[in-house]
Amino acid sequence: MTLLLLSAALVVPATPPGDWRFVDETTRDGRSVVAFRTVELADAPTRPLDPSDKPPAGAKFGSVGVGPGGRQRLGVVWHAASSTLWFDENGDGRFSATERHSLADKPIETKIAISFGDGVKHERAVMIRRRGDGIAWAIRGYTIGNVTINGKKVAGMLTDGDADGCFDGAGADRVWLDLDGDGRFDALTEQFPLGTAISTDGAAFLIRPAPDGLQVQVRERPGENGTCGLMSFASPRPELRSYAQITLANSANWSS
Ligand SMILES: [Ca+2]
Ligand SMILES: [Ca+2]
Repeated sequence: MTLLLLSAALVVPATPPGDWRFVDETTRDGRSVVAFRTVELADAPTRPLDPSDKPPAGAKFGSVGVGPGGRQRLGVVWHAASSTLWFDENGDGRFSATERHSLADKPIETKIAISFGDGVKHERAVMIRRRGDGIAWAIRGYTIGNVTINGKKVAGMLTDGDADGCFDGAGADRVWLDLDGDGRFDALTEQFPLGTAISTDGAAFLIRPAPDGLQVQVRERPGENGTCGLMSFASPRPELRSYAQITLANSANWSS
């Protein structure tokens, strides 16, 4: 207890910049690490289309939100009967010839530039696929690197759980930590929702990534004063605790 409180003020040194990198893939160790999110569709667009953009009668309208807070909104037009998909990938409010697609069983993939704040911008691939009568999107890729926990270098991975392309969403995005050092990320015991304290070797930690997932801070904190924790640090069964966390997170996000 005393040790925990003393250690509360310590900040574990941040991982050196550049240690984390983006990997433009949909899977890791054979497991899908992208989460598709349903596009909310309406009968009319929230802002009028350009008069020369004439969608098929009966088309639905929505948008894909990316970047911090999902504030970078890219317009979508979807007409299920003709498999017509328009996606305003450059965000200019128009739907040019190259932004008009036919969406069959296979997802379409197209590149967009996402602004992560502070002038940081990266090109990312957005994937759009059918979901029921509607459509869903995901941003491809994850980041990997190392963090220092209890003085030990631990491999980590960040995955985007809410399809905004950012890796810092509390309760939505995930951090994976190879706590047992076997070179793999165990889905049950080494995957955690961001914003929850992670307990290992008697100490609890919070993982704080930058929005683009390319810089990660680790902060140590005691369980008694934790404001974000979903778990009890006193639990003698960490494996059950992790499982409960994951179950809780799975019931509340869009990753299906
Ligand atoms: Ca996210
Ligand atoms: Ca492992």
